[in-house]
Amino acid sequence: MMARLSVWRSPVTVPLSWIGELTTGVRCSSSMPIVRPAYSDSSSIIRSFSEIPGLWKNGMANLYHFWKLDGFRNLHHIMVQNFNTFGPIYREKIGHYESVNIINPEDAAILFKAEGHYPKRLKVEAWTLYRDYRNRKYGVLLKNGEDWRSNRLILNKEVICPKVLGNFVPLLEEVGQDFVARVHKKIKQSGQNKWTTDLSQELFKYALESVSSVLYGERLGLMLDYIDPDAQHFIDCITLMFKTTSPMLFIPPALLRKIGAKVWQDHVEAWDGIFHQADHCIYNIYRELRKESGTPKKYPGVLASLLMLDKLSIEDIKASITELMAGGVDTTSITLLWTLYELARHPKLQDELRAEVAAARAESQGDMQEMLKRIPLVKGALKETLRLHPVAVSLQRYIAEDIIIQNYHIPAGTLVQLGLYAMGRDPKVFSRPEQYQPSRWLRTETHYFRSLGFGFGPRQCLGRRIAEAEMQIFLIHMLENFRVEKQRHVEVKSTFELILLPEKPILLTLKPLHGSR
Ligand code: HCD
Repeated sequence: MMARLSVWRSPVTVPLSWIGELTTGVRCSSSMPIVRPAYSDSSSIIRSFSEIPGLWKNGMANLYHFWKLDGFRNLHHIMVQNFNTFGPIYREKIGHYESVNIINPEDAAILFKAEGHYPKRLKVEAWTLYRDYRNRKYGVLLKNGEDWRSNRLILNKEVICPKVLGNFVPLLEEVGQDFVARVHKKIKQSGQNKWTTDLSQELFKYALESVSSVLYGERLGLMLDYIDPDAQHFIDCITLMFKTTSPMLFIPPALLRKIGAKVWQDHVEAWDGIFHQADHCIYNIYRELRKESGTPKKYPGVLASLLMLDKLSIEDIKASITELMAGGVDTTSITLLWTLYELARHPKLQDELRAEVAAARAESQGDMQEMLKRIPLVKGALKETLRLHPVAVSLQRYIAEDIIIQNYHIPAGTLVQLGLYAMGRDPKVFSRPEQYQPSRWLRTETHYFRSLGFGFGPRQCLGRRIAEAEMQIFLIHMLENFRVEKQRHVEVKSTFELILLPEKPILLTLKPLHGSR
């Protein structure tokens, strides 16, 4: 038993270059250790699943308690509290939502090693029920099993493979330049040589413009003064869609639908708005593609590439493109807003980043793709933002095999969640976690299973490369043009609306670096 245990507890090395790995069988076999208590050493007794601490016996009572604590908006704080109360592993059942929760990077390694060939995260029933209700196909976000795998492999090549990144950069650079020009214009209009505002609406538009230009190879024109009302409606629908999802994590949406609950109705309306706009964009590209003959001269965007590749059905392509478009707005824009907020709070750091960008610009003669290789501190800043302000409060998998974590046996099929928000703020995992220190990502200290803002492995965020390039290019342009400042020292907390958001508006002031234009 001792020998077996040491095998389980030894550090797991999982290759990070996973893209090609999908086809190779690197996952270990499911020969699982026999679970019986070992009495040779009391510290290594393997305890049973039912001995895991936590509140998991009465889902309904826990749901009531959770609701009393305003848990629908405080999930992240409640998780931190639970780890404080129960230790590094706890079991929980809220309503019909059952999980085992972990916080340590070493345990995360065990979890992801057991994700199996077809990694499966929590099923967001509200999202699948909407698609069933409206007779729409699932995209790669909601698919599972072989259907997921075959779609994901094809999408990887067009969306996340380093080779295609070069195609995205010039498109994203153009949007970045337009954003800067828009801010300069706003500063001029103000007549005060500065612009103080809640940037979130502007950032939503930047993010939608960016992801659309990559997906469709075309601009929507959202950096202009008068924007398409349908695009604005799309943005509003995404926020509403996320907000209405969170209660339905705990209360079955099928039940809410049966009783005609308002959250379900709002949710349907939100997705209808999202699909309406995405269908419109997709149809335009599809029509243009049928008119044109021969191969296009310039990169035509992800959608057209997928259509020409002809490996996925049109319905499958539409479903995944819609998910990418909807997933690419609030996620990146909020991460950028948090980053600007942190830079405003740390003026010296802001200058350091600016210096790094200036040096990178000089060394690469303005070639953006070259520049992106020379900005480690800017990349560290984005990692640091996602550590303190992750988009996703947790990462989860239904494990494909039995595992042992913190000496507890967890059977295959269990939903195991890594508390990403809690991990990012745990002093046992990050030294001085409360401090925003991008340089911690440069140092040689271990980053083992610590940078998980986009998830892990073959099921990680498909939009990751687009998001990263989009955010890096944004920061480059902003740092080169403006100083970011903030009003007073007010600490802004997060609120949970399926993704984590700032609980209140963040007011920032942008000042031009080089006189007025
Ligand atoms: C929310 O307890 C909290 O990239 C739940 C567990 C959970 C499951 C799935 C996660 C979700 C959380 C947060 C938002 C995520 C989602 C999977 C994909 C989604 C992380 C952590 C997101 C934002 C893409 C959304 C795309 C959609 C709009 C089509």
